[in-house]
Amino acid sequence: MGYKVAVIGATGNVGREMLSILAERGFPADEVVALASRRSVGQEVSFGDKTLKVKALEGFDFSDTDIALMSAGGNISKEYSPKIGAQGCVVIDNSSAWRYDQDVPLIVPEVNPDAIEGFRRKNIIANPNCSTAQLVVALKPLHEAASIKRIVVSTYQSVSGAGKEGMDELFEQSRAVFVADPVEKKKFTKRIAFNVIPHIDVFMEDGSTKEEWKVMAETKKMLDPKIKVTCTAVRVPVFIGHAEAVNIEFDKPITADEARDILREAPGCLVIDKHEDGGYITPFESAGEDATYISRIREDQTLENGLNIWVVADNLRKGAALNTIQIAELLINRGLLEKREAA
Ligand code: A2P
Ligand code: 11C
Repeated sequence: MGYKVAVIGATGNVGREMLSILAERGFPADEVVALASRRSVGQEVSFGDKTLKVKALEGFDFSDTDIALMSAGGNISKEYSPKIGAQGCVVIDNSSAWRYDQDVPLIVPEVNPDAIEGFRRKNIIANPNCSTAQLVVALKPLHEAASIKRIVVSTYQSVSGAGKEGMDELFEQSRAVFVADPVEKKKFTKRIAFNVIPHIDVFMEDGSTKEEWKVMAETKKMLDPKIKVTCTAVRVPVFIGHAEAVNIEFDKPITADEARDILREAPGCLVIDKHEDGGYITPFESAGEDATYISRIREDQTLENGLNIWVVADNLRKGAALNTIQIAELLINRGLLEKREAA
């Protein structure tokens, strides 16, 4: 007997990706339910070669649902996750609502799988921000080889990170530029078509943005609180795929060749690093793929024990939907998820 799985936010960018990954991976589900707001009730969403009719989250009874994969934003998660968890259904949440709660494990299975054991305190497990997920997949094996003291991260984040409205805005503005229509801004604070914007999420008191703060706080929670992290997060006119230029300072020497060999063997990582035209990965090529790609591995001659790397992944997959489903698989593989009977 398989599990009963609910996908909350099933009409959104990440929710749709969750449904396709559940089908692709043959997740052991007997029943998959697609939930969204009342506005979407009756709308059809794809689940492999089938379609599911969307139901309303509001009023849904979770008492015989085993896992809820949630990507409907922080406010919905704050309101619903505790209620769903209290009904005995494990919530794996993609929003930032629970990530920094010490009673909620924040998990990337390749990085800190053992931390999952703490999920029973609230029946909630958090999935990291997309920029952090791919970053820690690449950093973990290097940190095991030589302790990382400090990282400087510059992100190049696609518009799909801002949801389906973000993708629509890039498309609409690009079209408007080509036909000389007025360019309208809705979601982004400046024009995104043919531009880059050094601002993702709200501003914090110290002048950082919340996105930059998240990369710092989540890296510390999952990898090591001793690592110093500084980040500049930038939105770029790319539909899918986040890229990151990462400068790493270690406590002892590690050569580019050693780093390349370590990353080649590391779970979830794929090294594409030829010193020739096109011998590296770009976000466009990462779309639809599961791997975290690492390219441009080189020593930083200006720093003792320093390396530069370029990290790229599909933000909707490893950064969100895929990692959420890998967390569910981790629960199952460790025997932590018992199939529930109908109440
Ligand atoms: P809906 O399409 O019904 O608004 P994205 O991040 O791509 O914009 O997607 C957000 C997801 O969160 C959508 O599936 C959206 O559903 C869902 N959502 C938004 N508000 C609610 C709500 N009040 N209850 C349930 N799901 C919601
Ligand atoms: C972006 N990283 O690209 C954001 C999206 O905390 O889960 C994900 C926000 C989050 O806009």
